[in-house]
Amino acid sequence: MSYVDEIIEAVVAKNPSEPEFHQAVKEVLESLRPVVDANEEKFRREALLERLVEPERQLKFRVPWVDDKGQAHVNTGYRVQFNSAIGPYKGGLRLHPSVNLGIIKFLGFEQIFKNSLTGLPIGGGKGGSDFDPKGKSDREIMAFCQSFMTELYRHIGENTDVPAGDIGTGAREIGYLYGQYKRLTGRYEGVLTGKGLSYGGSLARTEATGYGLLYLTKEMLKMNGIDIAGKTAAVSGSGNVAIYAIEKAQQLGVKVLTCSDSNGWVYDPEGIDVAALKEIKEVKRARLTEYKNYRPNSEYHEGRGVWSVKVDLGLPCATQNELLLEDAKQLVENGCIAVAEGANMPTTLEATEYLQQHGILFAPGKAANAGGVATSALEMSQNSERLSWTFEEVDAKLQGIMVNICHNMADAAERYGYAKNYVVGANIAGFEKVVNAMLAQGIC
Ligand code: NDP
Ligand code: 2IT
Repeated sequence: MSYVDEIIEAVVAKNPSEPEFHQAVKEVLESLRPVVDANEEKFRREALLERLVEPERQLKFRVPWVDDKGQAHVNTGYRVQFNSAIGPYKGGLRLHPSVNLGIIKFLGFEQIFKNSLTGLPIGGGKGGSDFDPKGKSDREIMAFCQSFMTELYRHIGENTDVPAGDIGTGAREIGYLYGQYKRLTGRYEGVLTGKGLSYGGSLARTEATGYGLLYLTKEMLKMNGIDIAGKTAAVSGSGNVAIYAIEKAQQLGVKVLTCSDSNGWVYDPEGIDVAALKEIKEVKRARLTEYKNYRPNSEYHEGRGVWSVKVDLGLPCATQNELLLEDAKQLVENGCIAVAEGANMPTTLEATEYLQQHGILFAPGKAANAGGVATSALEMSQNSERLSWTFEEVDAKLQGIMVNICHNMADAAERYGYAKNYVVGANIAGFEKVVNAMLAQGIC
């Protein structure tokens, strides 16, 4: 059996109840075959792949908190410190009832390669909790965040592990987490990113993931002789990534026809109204059913359906495994030309394969959504030098990083004989730097 197959089998056997982690490991290791085959003896001797798929450290802890009625609750907190070969652990905190260890591990594993692709010195980590922020008061959110940080603070630091936002964790949560870290340690340091602008946050971090997604999509199309202006797009999700993806898409002349939340989706033939979406989601924290009040010509549908709309570009920006094989078939049938993942692993393995086989340009999340964590690393730089850069400076750096990632993934794919297979290209390009650092640092 090949080394790659052995490791995939061992990961499944050792972590039987973690399907998302299996999926992420399979996707990456399958892509790495050409590199692993060329170095098999050395990698086996150094147990390189065994070390790559085993987190350096996994923390799991109790998070007790009290609601507004005086009732106590207990959630489970996680932080998986996956790989520190190229820098301190870096990655977001997800707050969603579906969170479990396998989901945090899949996200942490992806983060290793994504962070490497940014070209910045950040290792891979991820954390979160099965806490559901929906419907909670600000005081309840604060109680949860303070309790979560009361355990987490001892494991993180500006040079150790730097968490940030993800699903359910935005500026409000980062603020409460930061306040508690400061209280417990007495240290005012860049231990979290996505901070508010008044206490060390970076301009353009809020926009970075969505904007970065469009910068990469634009470049990928350009490399293939296609102009992004005048195209139509379907976006899923209506959170941080989706909102700023829609905003940048419109600035680039793309008409975005859809967005969604976990209850339903919106079709707006005139193009999504970003100001309305921001008010509904960022200010009111309400549901998408409200969108019709702002745009009477739009349609709201219960359930899923974003991928049934005829568009040129598919931009999944909600969550894992939200673009299925049947959706891929529909996109192809409707003449879609490119899919770029704003979310982490939103496309199933079968759907990805189908899209690629049918000539769709496919940018995997670890490349396409790397603008968020890249800008987090820029926030860390600004904190270290105790300076703040202008929006234009950060945005220009972000654009440069996304264009670089796009060319690096394309070049790596071509070098190994997989031209235009950006999944293979991104995985290999991300892996190369990490593996060099791991080999140089000995067995650790
Ligand atoms: P938000 O919490 O701001 O928004 C998440 C959106 O996805 C909401 O519209 C939410 O709907 C929807 N959603 C979440 N879970 C589900 C689910 N199980 N089924 C259907 N819809 C769901 O998160 P972000 O925008 O920050 O994150 C979106 C994706 O992007 C995630 O995969 C995240 O890991 C990834 N990402 C985020 C980055 C960032 O900087 N924030 C960086 C890189 C990747 P509802 O409100 O109904 O739950
Ligand atoms: O998935 C991701 O890259 C993020 N949620 C952002 C992580 C970060 O550290 O900014």
